[in-house]
Amino acid sequence: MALVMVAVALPTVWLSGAGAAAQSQSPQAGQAAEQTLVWTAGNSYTEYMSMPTTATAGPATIVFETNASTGNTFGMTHTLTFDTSSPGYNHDVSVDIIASPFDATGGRHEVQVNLTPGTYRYYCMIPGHAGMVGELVVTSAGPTDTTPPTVSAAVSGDKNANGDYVDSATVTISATDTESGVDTVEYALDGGAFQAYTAPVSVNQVGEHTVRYRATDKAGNTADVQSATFTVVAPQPKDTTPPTVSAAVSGDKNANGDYVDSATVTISATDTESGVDTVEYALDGGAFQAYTTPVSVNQVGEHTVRYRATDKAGNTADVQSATFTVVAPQPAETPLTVTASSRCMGTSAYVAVTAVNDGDVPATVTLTSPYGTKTVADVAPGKQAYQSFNARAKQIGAGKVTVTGTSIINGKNVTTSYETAYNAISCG
Ligand SMILES: [Cu+2]
Repeated sequence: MALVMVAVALPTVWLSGAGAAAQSQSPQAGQAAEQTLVWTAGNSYTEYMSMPTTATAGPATIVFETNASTGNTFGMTHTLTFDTSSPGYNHDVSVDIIASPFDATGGRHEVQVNLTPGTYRYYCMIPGHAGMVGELVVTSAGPTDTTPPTVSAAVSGDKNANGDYVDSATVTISATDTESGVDTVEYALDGGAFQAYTAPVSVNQVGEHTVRYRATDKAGNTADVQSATFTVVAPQPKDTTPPTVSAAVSGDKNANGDYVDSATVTISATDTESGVDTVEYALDGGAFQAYTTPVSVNQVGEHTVRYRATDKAGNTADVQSATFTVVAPQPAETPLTVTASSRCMGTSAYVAVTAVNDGDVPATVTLTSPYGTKTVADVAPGKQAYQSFNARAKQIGAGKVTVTGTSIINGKNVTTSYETAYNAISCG
């Protein structure tokens, strides 16, 4: 696991030679680095024995040594001379050291210089030593790092609905510094002392916590202290109870309890612990599928909806089912309650016919018996049409009356016929 992300460091190197007070600039803490450049010469008059090829701009100590320790056993004299006239080279440093194993300093000489970016040419100016020549390439020092590292903290763990961490939280601190690089990362938990951060910090004590954190780069810049606050709560008891699920069927029912035209199935599920994760249903032996909105069923026939729900802890309720029947809508009718009876008035037999308008709108009712017909217009809802037909006989046999009712339903004339029997009767 990545603990601290440290970007590629570009260290700032300030070059400073000992005793070079006149030329060196005051280095900043953590940035000073000695730069000593050493040339040696031996018995050869065609090449230096060793020499630097690159250096960094700024103060430098130049050492030129030629004696027995550098291979000069002939007592030869050499110089280290910086070229101050050839085009294409830096001419801003004056070095012209003449050295011999027998001179006052034993052939070892030091000078302090301040190098600037570019290329210096040097050579030995002793006649016949023209082969002793070379170039020193100086590159600029990086900018001074005065920017502290960027630091951030991430808190991770299982959160509950309130955003609190259940059981424990882990704090991971990241620091980057694009200049000198990150040196140290520190943290302090709940008012404790700062300590080195080396690995993600796990906090499992229940309560609110504050982690303060900071980082320091290799140039000594320390970021402002930041903090992250979070709460750890005790784990809840494990949810082992499946959701409670129910289904409600709704729609227009007829007298048999069947749904006319269509039925709508609404499924409800609750889970008081981990909460409901999924609700599924299957219609008439089909496969289970996700339930998202009430399901409308309009195919005529008997239907069974099976349903179940699963909570976030993975507990699935037993499959339950609801069965219902959808029937086709009945054709429109003019509803009448029709009665017929035979009776005597003196020695005459009569057939009495009554039709009550059971509908919601007025109806025109025609009463027909073997002894006559009577039409009554605009029989209001709840009112009746009545006629007693004189058979003009002492006795009549059993028979039937026919009643038709006509009303306007949904803009159309709807006529419905009824037949009702009456008994035989003998009068006088
Ligand atoms: Cu030489």
